[in-house]
Amino acid sequence: MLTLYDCQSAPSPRRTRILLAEKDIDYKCIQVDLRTGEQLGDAFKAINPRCAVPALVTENGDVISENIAIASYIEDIHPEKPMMGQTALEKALILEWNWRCEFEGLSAIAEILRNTSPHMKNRAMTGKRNIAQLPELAERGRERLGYFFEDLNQQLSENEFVAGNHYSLADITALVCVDFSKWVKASPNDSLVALHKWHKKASQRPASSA
Ligand SMILES: N[C@@H](CCC(=O)N[C@@H](CS)C(=O)NCC(=O)O)C(=O)O
Repeated sequence: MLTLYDCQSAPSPRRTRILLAEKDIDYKCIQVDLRTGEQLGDAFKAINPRCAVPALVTENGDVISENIAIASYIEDIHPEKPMMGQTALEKALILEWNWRCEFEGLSAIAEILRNTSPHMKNRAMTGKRNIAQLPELAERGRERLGYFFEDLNQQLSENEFVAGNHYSLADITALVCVDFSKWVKASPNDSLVALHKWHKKASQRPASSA
């Protein structure tokens, strides 16, 4: 059975949980307490030396520690209910939007949170090394997150789902991004009607509560 090293409250492992739930895959779940720094301890370092969750341990004991890599592996071993597209174009557009949701969305929010939170002093980046906060990056993160939500709203006013006609990995990343934006009080503006309509629909899927 697959084992997921998780932190229930954190956005990145939620992406993996939703994917596994969408595909009805059973797995063993082990919580890593990020608030107390368990990810930096020797026990978890032995699992994932990058000191971050999610980390997925395969049935053979190999460890995959990046959402996109986990998704690619899961899609390969459980191709039923495809979440990464079937045609060459679908696959490409899903990867394109997934990357945009991650880089322009999630990482902008992380930039805000990690460069301002007093709990994250010297923890401005995920990982085993301490990195000092830069408050200017938080300002830039807020600006670029606003632009990303505008672009996502435009895309959703022309498409039913984030990467086109089907719910996909890109929708999962976008959903986690919109929910995570509440943490930094930067939720999408009410004027972004298509984005809110999609968010309501995506939140109603049973897997979204995973
Ligand atoms: N790019 C990674 C990001 C992983 C990541 O940033 N995980 C955070 C939780 S959301 C973490 O483990 N943080 C540990 C820390 O802050 O020290 C992925 O998407 O899988």
